[in-house]
Parts: sequence; structure tokens; C-alpha cells
Amino acid sequence: MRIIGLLVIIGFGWASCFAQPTFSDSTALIPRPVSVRPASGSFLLTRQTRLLAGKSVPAATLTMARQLLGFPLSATTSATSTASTLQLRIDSTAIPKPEGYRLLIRTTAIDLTAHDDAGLFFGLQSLRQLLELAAPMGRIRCQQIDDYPRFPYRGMQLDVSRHMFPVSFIKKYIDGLARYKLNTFHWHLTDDQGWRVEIKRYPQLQRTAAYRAQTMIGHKKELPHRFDGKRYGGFYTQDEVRAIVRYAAERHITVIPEIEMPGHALAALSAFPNLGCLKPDGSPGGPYAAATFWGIFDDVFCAGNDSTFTMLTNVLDEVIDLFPSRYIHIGGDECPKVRWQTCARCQARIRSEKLANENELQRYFIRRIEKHLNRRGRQLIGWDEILEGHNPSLRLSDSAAVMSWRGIEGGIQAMRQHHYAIMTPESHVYFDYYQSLHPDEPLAAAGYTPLRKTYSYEPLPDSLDADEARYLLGVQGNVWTEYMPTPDKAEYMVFPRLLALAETGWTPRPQRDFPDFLRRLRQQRPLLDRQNVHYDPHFDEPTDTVSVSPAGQVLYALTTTKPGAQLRYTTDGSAPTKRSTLYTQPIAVTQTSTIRSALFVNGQQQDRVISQAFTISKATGKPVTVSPQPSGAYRPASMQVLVNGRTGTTRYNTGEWVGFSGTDPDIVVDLDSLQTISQVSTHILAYRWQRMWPPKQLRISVSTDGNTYRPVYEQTQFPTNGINPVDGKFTPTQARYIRIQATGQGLIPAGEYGAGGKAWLLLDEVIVR
Ligand code: TNX
Repeated sequence: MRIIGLLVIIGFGWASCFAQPTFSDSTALIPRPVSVRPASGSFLLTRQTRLLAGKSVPAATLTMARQLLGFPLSATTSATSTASTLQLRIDSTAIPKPEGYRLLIRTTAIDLTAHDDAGLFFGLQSLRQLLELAAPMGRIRCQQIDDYPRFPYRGMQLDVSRHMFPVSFIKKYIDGLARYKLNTFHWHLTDDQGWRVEIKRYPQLQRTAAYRAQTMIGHKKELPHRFDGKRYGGFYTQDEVRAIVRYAAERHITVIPEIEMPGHALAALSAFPNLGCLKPDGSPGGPYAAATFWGIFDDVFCAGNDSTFTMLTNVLDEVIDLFPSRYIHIGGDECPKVRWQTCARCQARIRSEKLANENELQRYFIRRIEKHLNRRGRQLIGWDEILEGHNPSLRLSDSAAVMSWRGIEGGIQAMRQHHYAIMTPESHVYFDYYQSLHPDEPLAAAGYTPLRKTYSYEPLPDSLDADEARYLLGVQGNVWTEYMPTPDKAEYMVFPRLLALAETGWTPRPQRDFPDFLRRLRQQRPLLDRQNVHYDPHFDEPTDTVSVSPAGQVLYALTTTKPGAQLRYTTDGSAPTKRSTLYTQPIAVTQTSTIRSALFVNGQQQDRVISQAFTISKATGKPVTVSPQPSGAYRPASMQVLVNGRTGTTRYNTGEWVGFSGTDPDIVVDLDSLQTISQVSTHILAYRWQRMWPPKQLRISVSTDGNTYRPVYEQTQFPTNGINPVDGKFTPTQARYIRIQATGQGLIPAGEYGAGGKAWLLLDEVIVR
């Protein structure tokens, strides 16, 4: 923390500030307050400023106030003798909203009145931001801020299993949450790749489950998988955990621990092989070892073995003693059922409990654990899969809460069933996904979630009525650390998206405005720098879109959010300079070329060069029909992405690839007129570790009338893990319609990642010559 630096700056800077008062702009606050009323005049924090506090204000809060403001404020009981005061008060009548506060800044006094201690803390965070934004002068404008959170739950998660971070970093992370008025730290402590919390009763968890033999290098979609050969691991001692819980509590942050079950349990099984399922022949399962790469693993806790529940409830008892949170997170996500299907004990449990299937066995598992938590006075929280296997006799208590991550459906379902829900959809608030499509971005998980997308997320689904909407507790950003081996990398992925999430959780919906958020974020950069936060600085980088006009022309549009910046571009492959063509409107792309663009402010290039290649062919911009319809996230807004001149890249979640889940696509491009053609090309994206498989066969046929097609090319081998170019060459022929059919897209074969599930087929860009 850089409080010392700030103190020096304010301490020595104040003398000169009467000459040239600079004001911090109250609306530079993040999250944006409910209401700000500016007044005339300004307040200057000086060494004479006294801290005045009512009896209801805890001593710890006064200490925190000094620490937050970085100023040696001495306390006083009366304001008479001093030049200026900072007065703290708790008054739940004047400030009716929990966590709410009113900050009244006048020329000689700042009055901070809050509903509760948390409100004081968040009010102090606002004051601190105002002072820091005003640094080095420390003079802030008179104003009244009335503020309170939109949602009671505002969380950030951190996975310490895939990669572990030092206690110092956990504290810095908690500081980051506190600054932006988040109030929950969801600590993902166990997973397949390592068990990270000390459990005194089971030293084998520390000895064995906390370590993996080595760690994967690169992205799991790349084959062959590569490893670093280095043993990796560690755990947080109970003393460290207690210190972190205390540190968080002082900052009004609740720590919710997560102990994963019944899936994501490989590390635990490595220490307790007897808690795995029996093999089909009845022999014990295993041996198990903590996972060395990323994904979902079939080996899970045995649900038929009572010892599983004994061990887990003993673990939870120690966890409950460590964490005073109302909720205990038990995971519940991504639990394959294949072992349960062939385990004699699990099958016996299904019979004895009269369960319909393995999904109900999962519910039985969760419900049994829930009963234990409830007996200990705690409530269960889990990922949305805890709603699986609905069976009235296994109903979770009303108090169980659901974290909706596979989109928002789980959350909606939960709220309809009157369970509290926290929205954490991977589509918007997974901070392990790329923030930019620039090729220089450091390695990240699969998705693409730019800042604007995170910011655009509205947690309250339209489909809920007012009664159901009461069950929306709030929002959370998730930080899975497969590709974040260091604290710096984690910060790069988390910031500034955390600030966008914080605003979503705090600020009333009508006050949220992305351009205004960006303006404030730019002002906050020096604050992040001073905190030594390694945030992603590219949030004003240009973004591009490709569309096809009604007349069939490819249009390349660029936008920038950077004020006063000019976009300039070249089409000959050269690097853009301040003398390159100025971008004023979408560029009509008429020939195969690469457009490179960059931002310039006062003739100086800003940020990175954006590059986009186009292939223009006889098919470009022509009408396309696709059947059956593409599936899920790979169903583009327009099928003309297949002929927009742009080919999908290995960053595949951008709407460019057209995807089919378990179905065989049939694509027809109409060239509008009979033409002589001799080549049809396309691309197949096959990443087995993303469940993306090539077809058994791809056939290209042509037609003059759209009824009778003649095959001209077939391909059955798609050897590349990644993008497979398909180049169908044939003797020149007359045709108007081009048809591409891919077949054999069924279930993922046994022994492969995601076996038995539907394979995806991804296809993009039809090029006809
Ligand atoms: C899914 S989100 C997971 C995690 C992975 C994450 C990677 C959830 C409940 N489970 O185990 O780390 O995807 O994005």
C-alpha cells in the first residue's frame, strides 16, 4: 500500500495549494454514487484537521480512517479549537439503507454519517478516492454525496488451487475489493490441482493433496500437452487463514470459503483414495494424483461411501471454525457421473435412497452436506449445478443460495424456487477470459470478455417478477487461475474489469453509463498505479467490426473510446503513421488486403496497432442459408459471417465461427449468377480439448439451379489441432450455388475429453474462386 507516499505528498503539498486550487471531480468516483450535489468552495485536509467521532463509532474505525486517508489525524471531542474537522457518525435513522452513508463536505468540516460501520468504511473509501484524485493538492470540492449499494452481495472470487498466491497478495486483493466497495471475497480453496487450506485433523491433505507433480505449459487446447516438470503446491495454514479473515473483516469484507465436492476432487482423492468410487469389477478406484493440467476429471468423491461424508463434514467443521461467514460454498459444479454409474456403492445408494438416477445422487450428496451445515448454523451456497436432479424429497432448504455461472438460467430457476441467487455468468464476469483480441495479449482461457461487455452486464433478468427479484443477492466476478501463474498476471486479468463489476453491484441501474465510467476510469489510472496494481491499460484500444451491407459489400468499422484520438489506417500492410489515412467512416473492403490501424493523439501513436486480414472472393457478401440452425453461443447474428471476408482465428469466441453441437450442417451460398469456379475453401476449427471435433466427412457440391447438386470435392482427414484449412480444387465449372455439407458430427468418442457428450463443429468463411 502506498499510503506513506500519499501522506508525504499531501503533507508537503498543502502549503502551496491556495495559489492554484485544483479540485477533485466528485464524479470521478468508482463506483458512481447514488447522488452527488456539488456546492461552492472547497475543503483542504491539513495537519490541523481533527477527527471527531461519536460514541457509536468503534475505535477500530478511527484507526482505519487514519490508515485509509493516510493522514495523522488526531482525535478530538470538540471541534472548537481546530481549523477543520472530519466527523464520523453512525445514525441508522438519518441513513436508512444498510452500508449507506452521506458525505457532506463543507469548507471547514467533513461530516460522514452512515447507517452502520460498513457505511462509514465505504464513505471513507469515497473520501479517500476524492483525496487521491486531488493529489498532490488534497483540496476537495464542497459537495454532498448520498450513497448506498444496489445489491447486498458484491463479490470477487479467487481460485488458489490452480495457482497459489502469497498471503501478501491475498491482502492486496482484498484491499482492491475494499477500495471499490465490494464486500465479499469468495476463496476457492480446493480443486483437482491442489488442496490449499490446512485441516488439522487430516495432515495427509497438507502432505499429499496440496501438491501436484508438475504443471501444464500453454493452453490446454494445444496438443501435445506440455509440462514444466516442476512440483508445485502449498497451502494456507489456519493461522494465515485467520489473519486473512480478520484482515478482510476489518475492511467489511466477508470471506466465503469454497470446498469443492463432489467433483473437482482429484487432489483430495490423492490423499484419500478410499473415498473414490469402486471400479466396475468391485476393486478400489485409483490411484489418484492431483491434476497437472486443466479441465474436468471423471474421478469424483464416491457418493455411496459413508466415509466420504464423515471426512467432508469433519473438514467442514474446521472450515466453519475458521470462517464466520453465513454461507459456506461447497462447489457442486462440473461433476461427471461416469464413476457413479459403475460403482457398486453408488448404485446401492441410489437403490436404498430410492433415487431415480445419478443426477439425483448428486442432489442427495449436496442435500446431505447441507443438513450438516445447517446443523452448524450455516447456509449452503453452490454453483448452479446444485439444482440438478430435482426430487421433492431432496429439496434444498430455502436458505440455500445458488451462484449462476453457466449463464443466467440457473439463477433465474433458483429465484423462481425462492432461493437466493448470485449472478456470476461466464459470458460477462469471468475474468480469466481475454479482454482484448490483440495477438499480444498474454495467454488466457477461451472466452472474450472486454471491459465494455463486463460493464454492460445487467444482473436483474427482465423475466423475473418483483417477488422473484427479491431473491437476487448480487453479483460476483470469478477469477479462475489456470493461466495466471503470478500475482501480476492475476491483477492484469482482474483490473480494470473489477471496477466495472463493482459499479454494477453498487450503482443504481439508471446511473450506469459506459462512456462516463471510462472517463472516470482514466482519471483513476494514477490511483491504480500508486497502488502498484498491474492493470490492463488497453481499455481504450480501438475495436473493430465487420459487417456485410444490404448491397453485399464488406464494411470494416473501427471505433475508439479515447477522447480526442484520431484513428488512422493503411491497407497495404505497412504500419500506420500520423500521416496515414484518417478513419472517418466504415471502410468498404473490395480486395484481399490487410487493414492496420492505430490511434493518434497530437500526432503520437497510442496503444497497439490493430490488424485485420480480409480475403475477398466470389462468395463475399453473397446470401447464405444454413440448416440446421447453429447452436448456442456459436449462432451468429447473421449467417453472412461465413462470407464477410474475415476468417475466424484461434480466439474463437468472437461470433466469427459458426458452430453446431452434435448436428451436421448444410450450408448453401448463392453467388447470384452463374460463374466459372474452380476452388471452394473453408476452415474447420478442431480443438479436442474444447470439445470441438472435425466432421467425419466434408463434401462440397455445386449447382446451376439450386436443386440438383454435383459433388466436386470431399475430405475426410482434418489432421490439425486448431484451424484446418479446407481447399477444394476441381476442374473449372459453371455454378451459381455452392453447398458445403459436413457429416458424422455425433458424440465425443470414449476415452476423449468430454466423452459421450455432443461434439462441436466450428466452421468459418467460405471462399470461392
Ligand atoms: C469452469 S465456473 C469452472 C472452473 C474452471 C473455469 C474456467 C465453474 C464453477 N467451474 O473449474 O476453472 O470453468 O473458466
